[in-house]
Amino acid sequence: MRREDLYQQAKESLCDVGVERFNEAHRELLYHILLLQEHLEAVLTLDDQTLDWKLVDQSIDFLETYTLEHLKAEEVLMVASHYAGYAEHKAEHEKLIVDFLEIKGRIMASRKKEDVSELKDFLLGWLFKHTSCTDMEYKGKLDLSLV
Ligand code: FEA
Repeated sequence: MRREDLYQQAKESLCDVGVERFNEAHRELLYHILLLQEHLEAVLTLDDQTLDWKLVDQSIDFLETYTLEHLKAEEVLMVASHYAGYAEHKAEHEKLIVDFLEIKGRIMASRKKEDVSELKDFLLGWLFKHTSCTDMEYKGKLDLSLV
C-alpha cells in the first residue's frame, strides 16, 4: 500500500485529544514515521553498507526534533492548566525520550537496518498507545484559551 493511502487510513485511528494543535502534531508524527518506513523499505534489498543512511538519518532527526517539541508543548499547556496528571504524563514522555535515544544511538553506532525497523515499530506503537490512553486523559481538562 502506498504511504499516502496508509497514512489516510491510519490517521483515522488516531484519537481526538481535544486540542487541535496536538491532533495535528500526532498526524505529523504518524506521517513521518511512515516516511521512515518508506526510506527503509526502498533500501531493503541493499546491504547495510549501501543503504542510503542520509535519508534515514534525516528522517530520524526530524522525528526526534518534532517529538521533543510536541512533548514540550503538551507539558507547557498541562502546567499552565494546572493539570493533575502532569507528573505521570511527563514521566511517560521522559521514558519515550530515553528509549528513542537508546535505539538511535544503536543505529548510529552499528548501522543496521534491523535497528531502524525497531525504531519505526517502537515509535508507531508508542504513538498509538500514548495518544489513545495517556493523551486522552487530558481531553477536556486543559485550558484551551492558552493554546
Ligand atoms: Fe503526550 Fe502527544 O504526547 N503524542 N505523542 N507522541
